[in-house]
Amino acid sequence: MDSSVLVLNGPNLNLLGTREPDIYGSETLADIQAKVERRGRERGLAVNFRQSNAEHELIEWIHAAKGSADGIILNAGAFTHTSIAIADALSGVALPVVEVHLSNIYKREPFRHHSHISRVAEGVICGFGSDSYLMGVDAMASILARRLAATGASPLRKAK
Ligand code: CA2
Repeated sequence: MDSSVLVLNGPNLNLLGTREPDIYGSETLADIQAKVERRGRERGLAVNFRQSNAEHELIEWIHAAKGSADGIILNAGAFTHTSIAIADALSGVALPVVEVHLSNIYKREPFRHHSHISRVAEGVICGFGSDSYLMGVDAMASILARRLAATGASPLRKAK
């Protein structure tokens, strides 16, 4: 059976492909979803891909991931730089997290240089456009394979 990964997208990422192509590329979020789902299938990961503009909804989805997903790939958008609540929710579920960003946040305005998410992430991938997400899927596949080899079971399957 495939491992299961929740891919979460934060505020305004639903606008991808409509404005600021110089920063975020010209693909829509639906284009990225299709690529991520395909890469997930190639890596044996069932992908549940979601976007919300609401902090509370992202937090509810993170809580629900406990028991339904083996890991979380997260582009929290601007909440990356502001949300202790999302970081706390991620610590609370204790699933492996890979933080991704389309743009290189360290090449941009100083207020984007700090991430509350990085503290609770296994690693961070930024600056490669939609390829950041595909690298995120590859990273999550490696993390879960390593855990499976070490424990003989994914966190999700152990809980069942
Ligand atoms: O580079 C990333 O992936 C970001 O997470 C994107 C966020 C930004 O606040 C982070 O600093 C870095 C913004 C997403 C907004 O996307 C838009 C796309 C098209 C038009 C307007 C916004």
